[in-house]
Amino acid sequence: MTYYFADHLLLTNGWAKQVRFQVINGRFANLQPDSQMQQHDIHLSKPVLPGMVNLHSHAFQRAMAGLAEVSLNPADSFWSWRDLMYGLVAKLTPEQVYSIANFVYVEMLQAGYTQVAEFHYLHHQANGQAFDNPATMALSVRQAAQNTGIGQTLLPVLYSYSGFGSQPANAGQQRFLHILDDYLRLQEDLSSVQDLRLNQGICFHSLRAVSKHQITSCLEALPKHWPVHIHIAEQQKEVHDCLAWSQQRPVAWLDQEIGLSDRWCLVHATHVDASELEAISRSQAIVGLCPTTEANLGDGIFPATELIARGGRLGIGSDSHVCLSVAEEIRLLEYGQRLEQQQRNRLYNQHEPSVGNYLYQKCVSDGGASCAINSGIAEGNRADFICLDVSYPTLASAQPEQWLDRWCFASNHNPVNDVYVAGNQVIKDGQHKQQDAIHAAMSQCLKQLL
Ligand code: NGQ
Ligand code: ZN
Repeated sequence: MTYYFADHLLLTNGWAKQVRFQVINGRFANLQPDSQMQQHDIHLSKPVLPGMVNLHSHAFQRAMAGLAEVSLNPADSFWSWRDLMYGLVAKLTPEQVYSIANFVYVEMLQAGYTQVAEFHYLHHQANGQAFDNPATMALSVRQAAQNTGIGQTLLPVLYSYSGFGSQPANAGQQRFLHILDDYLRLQEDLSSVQDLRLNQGICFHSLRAVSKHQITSCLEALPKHWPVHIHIAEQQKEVHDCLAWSQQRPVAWLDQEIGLSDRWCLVHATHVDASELEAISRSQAIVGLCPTTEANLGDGIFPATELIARGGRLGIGSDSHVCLSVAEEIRLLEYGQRLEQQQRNRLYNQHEPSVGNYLYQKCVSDGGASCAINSGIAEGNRADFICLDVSYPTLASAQPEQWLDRWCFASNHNPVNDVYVAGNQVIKDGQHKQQDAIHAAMSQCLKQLL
């Protein structure tokens, strides 16, 4: 049985030295700090960290990332960006979605993400009809995960309406729509897969897109151990429309009408008041933050400092994929708090005063919970880990406790060198085995699309 030997390894409670471990059936086993290296051990001389969880992705949006940065209108907003995004949606084929997802999943692995929650709502043909196999598009993104080797929580999205109070969907949304029965059938069709790297969850696009009856029916009908994701309060308009419809703000509505719990991932809980923050932390629902996309779309700043003070949970996602860098997401999450409060070092706790260490470990563990997996380097957890190249002078001179702060706050290059998912090496020296073919297919796809 193969043993690995890591000179430095980040356990859930901090850095350990000279750690021997095994991978058995894709999971960490027999983790022994302060060991001696044995003759046939695989020596990991670069520091070993848990892989990061990317708790929110729309893979197809990678095709347009960076192409919506031209002012078309002085009132450009989230909503005008959405119109451009619907323009892309109108064109995509299952083959193109497969090529794009392969490409962005390789970028994720290179960035150090080993698990992605894919919030998948592009279900149907361009005319809005289901494909002969209604799971065709979902299988495109799942097969891209299998092909690239990233762990994936597939979140097929229920989307039926265009606004609060079951307003009819608009022309740009036809490829997203399900009635409840068809959605439940899709979930059933996708649920037979047996793979340590793949699981599944329940997903409502937003409170704009579903009815209360649909939410309660799905929670009733689908497995209770599946996570539940939703876009909740990204834009002020969404909060105002929800208030006009229900006299409640979105998070308050969800908590009072449905009931929050630790199964929920509230993506972009950007606009919350104090009582909503209290409900989120009490329930241990996970807040899904996508700092670079939220900045790109002009969403606003989530009060993460207050959530953490109340013992709440949060993780990061790359959402529209304007950025695939763990360091940049963590840095912007912290910097948003600093800019707003005009103070330094906002996101940490009394056991872990280093912002980089604190946020990295928190986003691994709470992000994992949002995917219903136990993440982090511990016995029994899936063996997802990355090896950092610390030969660069600023990292080489740092103590282990400083590596994450140096990386997250002051690296101008990506130090992620090797990446393993369920014990399989998927990135070696920064490269993926299928990278050339995947890049060629992406180039071909973009030529067709643009
Ligand atoms: C989405 N993206 O579904 O891709 C959304 C925009 C909407 C983000 N929320 C569309 N970042 O919320 O209606
Ligand atoms: Zn989203």
